Amino acid sequence: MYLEAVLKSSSRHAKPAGLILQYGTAGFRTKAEDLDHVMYRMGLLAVLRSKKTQSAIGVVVTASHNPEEDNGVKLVDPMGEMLAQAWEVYATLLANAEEHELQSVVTDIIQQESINMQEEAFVAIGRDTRPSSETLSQAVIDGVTALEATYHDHGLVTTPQLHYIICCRNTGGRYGETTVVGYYKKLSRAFKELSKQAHGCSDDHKCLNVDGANGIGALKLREMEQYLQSALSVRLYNDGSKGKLNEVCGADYVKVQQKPPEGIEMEAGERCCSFDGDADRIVYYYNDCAGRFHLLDGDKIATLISTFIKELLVKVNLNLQMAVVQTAYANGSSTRYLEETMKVPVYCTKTGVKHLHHKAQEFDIGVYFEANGHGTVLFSKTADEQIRQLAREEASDERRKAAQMLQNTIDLINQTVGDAISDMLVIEAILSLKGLTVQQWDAIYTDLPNRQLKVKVADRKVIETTDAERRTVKPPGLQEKIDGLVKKYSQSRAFVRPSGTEDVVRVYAEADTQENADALAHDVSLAVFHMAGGVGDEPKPLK
Ligand code: NG1
Ligand code: ZN
Repeated sequence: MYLEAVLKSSSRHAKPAGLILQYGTAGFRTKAEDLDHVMYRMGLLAVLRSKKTQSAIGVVVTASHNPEEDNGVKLVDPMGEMLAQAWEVYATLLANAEEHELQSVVTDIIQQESINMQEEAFVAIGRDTRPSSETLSQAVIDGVTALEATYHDHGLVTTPQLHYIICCRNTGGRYGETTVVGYYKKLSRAFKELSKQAHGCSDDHKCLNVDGANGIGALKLREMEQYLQSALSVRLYNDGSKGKLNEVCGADYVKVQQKPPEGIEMEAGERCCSFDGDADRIVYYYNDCAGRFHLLDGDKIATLISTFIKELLVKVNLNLQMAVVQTAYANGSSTRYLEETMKVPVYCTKTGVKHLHHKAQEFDIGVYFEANGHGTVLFSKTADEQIRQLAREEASDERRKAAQMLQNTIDLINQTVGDAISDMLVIEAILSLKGLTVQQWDAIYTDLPNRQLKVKVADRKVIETTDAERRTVKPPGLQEKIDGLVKKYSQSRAFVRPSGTEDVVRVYAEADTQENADALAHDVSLAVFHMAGGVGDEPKPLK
């Protein structure tokens, strides 16, 4: 019976015959006009996942940092994490089933997962500010209602807000109040408590320039301001009132182009940050007196946060193991600084937050950040309990105070996923507590010059990688070629991998000087172009 309704509604969300999509690094992502059927089917999948896990499941309609014309969808698992990898396979099968195959794909999932269709199901839905997002989220709702499940449409929310909401709902409110207002209240309270412990905070520390990428983050930060009151003052640029989403602005633009976004006014030495299109990433930057641009990316953020936590851990004297998790894109200097100076163990995983998140869960405190600014800190149950207990106890003043700071940090950080707003508040609190200017933070270590490029090839899957994507195993000979090129430069490193979100091969290179990093990146791009079936014009040298 339910299958009849599924098929009937599906005819209103028909799949363009022959269209094949993959559940990539962060869900499905492509041109918005190709996604209606995917949304409907992800509504179905969310219901099945909800029945299977007997928990609320989230669906976010967003294409993050992609151009405004694109869209995408991510599913959120019970604790606010990304969808379990085993289910990504079902997602891909569902999205690609032709209309006449839909019934059997749905039935197969139900059978393979032994799903009891009598179970209740609940789906929470949210979306970003793209013009296509409202209609697409309606397609998700149609999928949910076709399977007779209940849902709540949270409308416009940042991706991390929906992750937070799912976690709250499935923990019976233990993680926080299950609303966006609950999110504002929890974070702003923790931020105020934490910042209170800063002494002699200068006005300098108070104002921050924020580039909202013309997206949802700008809207939500504006909403949050009333809860933060005077604890933080921000000047918001690219708030969506004029420009286009992610166009010459936003965290991805700033990180990849290594320059400030358009539409922001920055005086020398002023702290600035950029969110991405769904506000799950953040990068910081400033111009020095000579007008030179300096980027503080996810690696600098991971270093700042882990140093802060490590210093507090020494004070509380609890036996808690902290580690930092990065990807191959982490700047070599950051890894070195963390391992050699900070004596913090560092692990490297494949690109994509789900990989970092899982690795970080292995420690009492796992700090993870992608270089592009997506990251957070995970505290294990043991760490959480020990810290909260000590914060209440009659320990020495210093121990208790450090425990209280850690407790506020736990409450301020969005442990479900990287969150631009939450990360921004953590960073602002740390800078003010440590009395650090953005320049002083930047000076903790010096980044190795680096360059990221993209190469178009006919089929990016011809490239296969190993060793957390740091080496290629296919096509034959490519790795040897890259090794030879890397040897030409000093302090150099390079790797290539197929993107999971765009139809390109990504190239990364770092070296002792910017010229060398650029030259190496170009050399490697040429190797990819010639050995992995490049299309269009041969990559040109960087100017
Ligand atoms: P791909 O396209 O697989 O490189 C990009 C980012 C990831 C991650 C995802 C999801 C880089 C090099 N890659 O993945 O880190 O954030 O998008 O948004 O920044
Ligand atoms: Zn994003």
